[in-house]
Amino acid sequence: MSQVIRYERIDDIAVLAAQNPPVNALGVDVRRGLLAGIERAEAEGARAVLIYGEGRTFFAGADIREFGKPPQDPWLPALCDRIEASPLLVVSALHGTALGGGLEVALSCHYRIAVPSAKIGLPEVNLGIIPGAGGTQRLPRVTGVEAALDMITTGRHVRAPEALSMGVLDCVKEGDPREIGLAYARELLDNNAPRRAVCDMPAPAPIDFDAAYDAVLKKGRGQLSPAVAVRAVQAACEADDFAAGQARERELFMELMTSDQRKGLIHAFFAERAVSKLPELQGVEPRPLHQIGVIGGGTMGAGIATAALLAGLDVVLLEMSPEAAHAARDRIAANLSGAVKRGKLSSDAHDDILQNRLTLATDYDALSHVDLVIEAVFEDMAVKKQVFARLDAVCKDGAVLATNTSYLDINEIAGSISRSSDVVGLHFFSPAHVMKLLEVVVADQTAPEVVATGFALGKRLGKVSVRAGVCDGFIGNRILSTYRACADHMVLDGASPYQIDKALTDFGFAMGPFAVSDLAGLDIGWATRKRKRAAGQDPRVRDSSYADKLCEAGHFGQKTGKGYYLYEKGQRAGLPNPEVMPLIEADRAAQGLAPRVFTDEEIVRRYMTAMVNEAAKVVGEGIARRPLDVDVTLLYGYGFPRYWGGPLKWADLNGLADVLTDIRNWSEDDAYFWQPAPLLEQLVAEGRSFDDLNKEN
Ligand code: 3H9
Repeated sequence: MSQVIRYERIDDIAVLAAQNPPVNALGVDVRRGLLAGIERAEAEGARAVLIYGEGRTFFAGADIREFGKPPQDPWLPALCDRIEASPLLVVSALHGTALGGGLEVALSCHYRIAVPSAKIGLPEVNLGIIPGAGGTQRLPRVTGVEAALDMITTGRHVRAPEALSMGVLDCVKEGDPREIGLAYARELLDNNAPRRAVCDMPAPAPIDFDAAYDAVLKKGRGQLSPAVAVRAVQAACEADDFAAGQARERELFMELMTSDQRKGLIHAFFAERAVSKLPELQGVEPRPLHQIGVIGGGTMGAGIATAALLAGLDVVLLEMSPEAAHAARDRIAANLSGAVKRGKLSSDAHDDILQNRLTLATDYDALSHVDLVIEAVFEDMAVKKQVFARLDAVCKDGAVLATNTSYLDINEIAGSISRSSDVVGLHFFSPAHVMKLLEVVVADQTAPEVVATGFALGKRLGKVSVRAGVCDGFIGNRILSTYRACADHMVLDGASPYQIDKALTDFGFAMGPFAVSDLAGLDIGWATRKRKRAAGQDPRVRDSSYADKLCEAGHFGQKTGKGYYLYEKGQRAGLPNPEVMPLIEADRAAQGLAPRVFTDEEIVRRYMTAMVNEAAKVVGEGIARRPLDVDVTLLYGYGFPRYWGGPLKWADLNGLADVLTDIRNWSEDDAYFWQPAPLLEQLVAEGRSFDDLNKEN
């Protein structure tokens, strides 16, 4: 008797209820239970079988934790074929999410009913694979090729009403999945409805698959699985019969299963879930959050306020003057209008937020009742300390006092007031209502429930929150400043910013580092360079002046229309700015550097190695708790290609010993920059990987 599939007879209907929380993943026990249930129903003379899930969902897919391990019978494709081949009438009743293998089980049933809130999808491409249990063969037979390709290559979730109109569902009904499923099965039996196997349906009409393949490959920016899925759907149209199409699907599925992209994407899936699970927060209750304060209504402050308002929190926004407060309100209103345009907010809710949930203030007393306050004022220690002194004086006991600083020492800020344990860093990324990353920066004295409140706020705002320790730049910006410096070194040594940007976008980054600088504003890097030089930089640091020259001429990138690239009005992508290379050449000449040729491969290798080395220092020093915290930070805040899983997963996949060898070789020319991270040396010496560290913590 299966523990995870409960078997029950209701008259002539056998009911198979999945009980495998949290998401009824189709692990080996579930597959065995389903097979046994079908066989028993047939042996006992039932006329129909109903399959549904108990708890929050129908099957959310194959059990991803089994991937990479030896397969155990019955395999999902064989199980799906067996369900479909049953002489009984097999019905599935869907609720929650019927995803991947879950939808494939449903497609092998003869009829499908769902509650209106159910969602279906084949999201396998997001894990670096394709549907492998007949999904690429059955779905196009039901919906036609175009609709199936849309679902399979994007992995998007389709709501029940749309799935009904696509023909994937036969019926949508309000109610409990078991009850609506039983009633539907009874109705089908009473009407003598025929068994209806999708595999017996004619092959779908073909399209121009080569064109579809090229378009999907281009859109995937190097991700292979969506394009491979096109070939599998092609087999549904062109193979001799259903079985031959399935064999082709299996072949392509197995190829992807062994790929690095599959490993990277599955690492990303589990890492983004593990990142907010901190042992030190087990059993720690966050403080209640109803109303928050935001200080400063510039782009960042307005973005944070927008995110909080959209998440249903009330916001008090403090500015220096009524005019500045008014401008902040306009920014928030514009952000909210964007949400209305994207269908994320109704216009009634938009008006309600602005009229009733946003309070503008110019006096700190307005913050006396807020549960949490985030300051997003000018990045200057003296200014921040003044703000915190005022907060210390007016905020209620227990209020969380957060700074959005990107690099200042939060211990120093916390140490300047009487309640250091209430102080935490909440480092948002701009635009804060769009970017998913939130670094929760924990200072020496921060109380555990304050950290828990930071994570609770992140969750409420729909962010992916990562715990970081205090250092210049925390996790993300510290690593960024190192790999950005590596790019600058390569420019001095002979590569152009344009070659570097192209090599890195070809590698899979959303943007190259120079295009990113133009987007963020060249004045930001300029200010950082000036700050570091003023603080007394080590003479071994390789410095350059060409970017300063651009700034001195008033060129700050996209916002001024000119930076490394020239931006035509209304165009986001730019053309190389012809003034840049002469500035670089002058800089090289002044430093006596003879330019050399770089291959794209070397550019990627150096850039990635600099990133990995700094990331290993960040983990080794405890600034990031685990390698996966770094990976998630780079994935969500820095446009790192998800299919590599993050920089430290990339390092694992490429071999840590090779990474270390490169560092040692390059240190012969620049021993200061290429100092190997002690953690990297230790892992190589012990023959271990970053993933081993993830598993230990
Ligand atoms: C597939 O089906 C291949 C087949 O075509 C062919 C095979 C031959 N397996 O996300 P949550 C865990 S590929 C194992 O926090 P939510 C998850 O790790 C699969 N575990 O909840 C977490 O564990 P923990 C295609 C899984 O409500 C817990 O469940 N399917 C799986 O925010 C709760 O998850 C997919 O790609 C799984 N398949 O979202 C769907 N799924 O508590 C992947 C989840 O220890 N899953 N877990 O951290 C999802 O998209 C979301 O989990 C879902 C729920 C929308 C279902």
